[in-house]
Amino acid sequence: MKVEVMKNILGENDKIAEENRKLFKEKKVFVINLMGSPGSGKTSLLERTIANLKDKLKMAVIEGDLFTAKDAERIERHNVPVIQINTAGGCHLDAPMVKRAAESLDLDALDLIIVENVGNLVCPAEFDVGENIKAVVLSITEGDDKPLKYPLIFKESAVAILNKIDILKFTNFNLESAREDLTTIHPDIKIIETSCTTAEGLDKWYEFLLNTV
Ligand SMILES: Nc1nc2c(ncn2[C@@H]2O[C@H](COP(=O)(O)OP(=O)(O)O)[C@@H](O)[C@H]2O)c(=O)[nH]1
Ligand SMILES: [Mg+2]
Repeated sequence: MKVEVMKNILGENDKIAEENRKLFKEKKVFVINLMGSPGSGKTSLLERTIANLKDKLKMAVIEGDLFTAKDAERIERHNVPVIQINTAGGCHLDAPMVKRAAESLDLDALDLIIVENVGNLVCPAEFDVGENIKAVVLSITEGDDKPLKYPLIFKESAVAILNKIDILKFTNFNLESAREDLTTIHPDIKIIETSCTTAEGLDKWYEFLLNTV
């Protein structure tokens, strides 16, 4: 019976996710569901991206967090529209939450919405919010075993950002084996190595965005 309940919840979520997707398409807004562990660098990546691409892409951010508005406050400083969703302890965003947040945005004025999901390598990957693509940030401080341990999020993501490359030498993270595992899980995944601190590799992420949105 428990399985049946879960199926119903997912069924309802998927219905609203499709409605979101249809609306975003009508409004010609590209939506990225940005996922990854707490502390992997999702908000840092957003801050860098906004600062660099704000003149080329009209962007807004939807921030998902358990309780606070700390990330939304960081984004607000860059003068783009930002909506904070608090999940009140929930481990992921769902389609109805994103629908409500999108109602507060002027979709006609936007090219791109990036949704920063709740920090977690498991639940966010299971819930479609109506995005065009999912992207995952994996910090090299998390260990190179994470793709194989949490395969779904990497399978679902069009792009994997291997962040904090500036401190690679202080870790035992093996880039080659992480790349190999990622490609085994998802042969078409695009892998981009970045540092949000030094900006190394970020040009490849910007190029990906400009070619994809
Ligand atoms: N050394 C280093 N630190 C980073 C990098 N990206 C983010 N950080 C730091 O990692 C911490 C978590 O970053 P944050 O963007 O809040 O991660 P989020 O929880 O995924 O949104 C902060 O202290 C950032 O300054 C990076 O590329 N290199
Ligand atoms: Mg964050």
